[in-house]
Amino acid sequence: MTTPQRVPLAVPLPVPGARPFPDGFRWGTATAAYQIEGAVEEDGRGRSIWDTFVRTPGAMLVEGDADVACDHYHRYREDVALMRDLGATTYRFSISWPRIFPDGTGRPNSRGLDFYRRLVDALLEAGIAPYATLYHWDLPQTLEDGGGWRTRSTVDAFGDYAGYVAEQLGDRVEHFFTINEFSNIVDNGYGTGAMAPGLKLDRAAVNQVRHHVVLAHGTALNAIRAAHPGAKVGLAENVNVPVPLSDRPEDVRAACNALRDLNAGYLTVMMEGRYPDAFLEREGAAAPVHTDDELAVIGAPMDFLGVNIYRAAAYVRAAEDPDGYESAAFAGTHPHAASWHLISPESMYWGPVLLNHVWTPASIYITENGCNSLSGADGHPLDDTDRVTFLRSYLGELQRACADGAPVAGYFHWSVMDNFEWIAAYANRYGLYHVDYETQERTAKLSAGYFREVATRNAVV
Ligand code: GCO
Repeated sequence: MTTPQRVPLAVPLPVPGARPFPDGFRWGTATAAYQIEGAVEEDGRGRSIWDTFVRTPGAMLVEGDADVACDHYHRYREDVALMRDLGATTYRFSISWPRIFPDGTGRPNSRGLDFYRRLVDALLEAGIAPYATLYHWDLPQTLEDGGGWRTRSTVDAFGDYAGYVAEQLGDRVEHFFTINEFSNIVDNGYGTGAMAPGLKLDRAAVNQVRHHVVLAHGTALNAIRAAHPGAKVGLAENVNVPVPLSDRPEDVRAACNALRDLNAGYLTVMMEGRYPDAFLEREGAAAPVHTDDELAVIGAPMDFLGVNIYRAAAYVRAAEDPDGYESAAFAGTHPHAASWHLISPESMYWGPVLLNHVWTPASIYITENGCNSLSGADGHPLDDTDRVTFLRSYLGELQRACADGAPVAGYFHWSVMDNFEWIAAYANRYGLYHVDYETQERTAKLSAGYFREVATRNAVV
């Protein structure tokens, strides 16, 4: 028998931790109420537009509902322990509006609020800072029946709800996100109809919905500050990130132009308090009806910016006009995870860097990033090598953005565990933990171990 010999190395091995994140950087995961909680009829919860949508014939791409989902409503303690095992120091979750106000307005339901008190207490006990999102798509059905985001009254109802939650949870929660992913709510909910409430309105009506949703953000921000002056408030937007095709200053400049333009009706108006002229011209008679007072509310300064970054929106380069940009089409062979999810790790560098160039936010959080991995297909449900490589490349780019001065304060991975993926139901799996939906057993995947290494070393490994 021969004894294995240690291979002599001429060059030293890499040093883990050589690519550090800033001191105090926060590591966590993100979820949304409807995607994990289940218990849809418990403790006085009202119905939301998603309860309706999942039961609408032909609405879902893959049949399924979230009546049980991950049963997190009952298993939250176990789930907080999973987060602690990941080395997480923070957690972003959403509050279900119809648990707090079953009909959207009126009398609050204290049993609904108690659930979030218990959850937050468990997080704090585990040393995990709670970041609460007030709206992750579950509009109370009663409000939709009265016109939903088409009406100004829903904006006011959202402000009242946000202020009430901040007042009630302000002793335990410091950080609030108003609204998650504006364009999904507006363009998919009311434009293409692909998501709840599944309407296909004309362009002018969609623009008015858009205006109401950005106005709801500012209204909620002011209400939260009034109810809880110590609160820190921002939003969580799936910002369209343009990636310059080279580092040449003229291409980067073009990418800055593209950032403002590609987000004109959303982040740009919320950061600048006015709709860009190019947007108003483009929309013409269909442009949203608005007032200067509303723009002042929409543009209220935030304490931080939350951005969900999964992919580049476009690859761009300089145009002849120095205020413009040119986009290149994605190649048909561009690698992807889920069909919409073109893999583009450099978006995690250019997102924060361009946001910093254009708007200099006080701080930025990556409020979502992750990928679908169907590691179960070959009988190894826990070997999600694609998610590990995804994380390693995206986090490498994020570290580079921090090193180049982008003020990124934390990263929330989507998601802690597999969950209800909207119209795809349970067909996609985004978790660091695998969920067996028959038994509700959670099991760590390879990526959970990788995440733990990164979080505990505060460095790319
Ligand atoms: C979002 C999210 C999540 C999704 C995730 C994966 O804010 O977009 O919708 O709810 O599950 O993005 O698609």
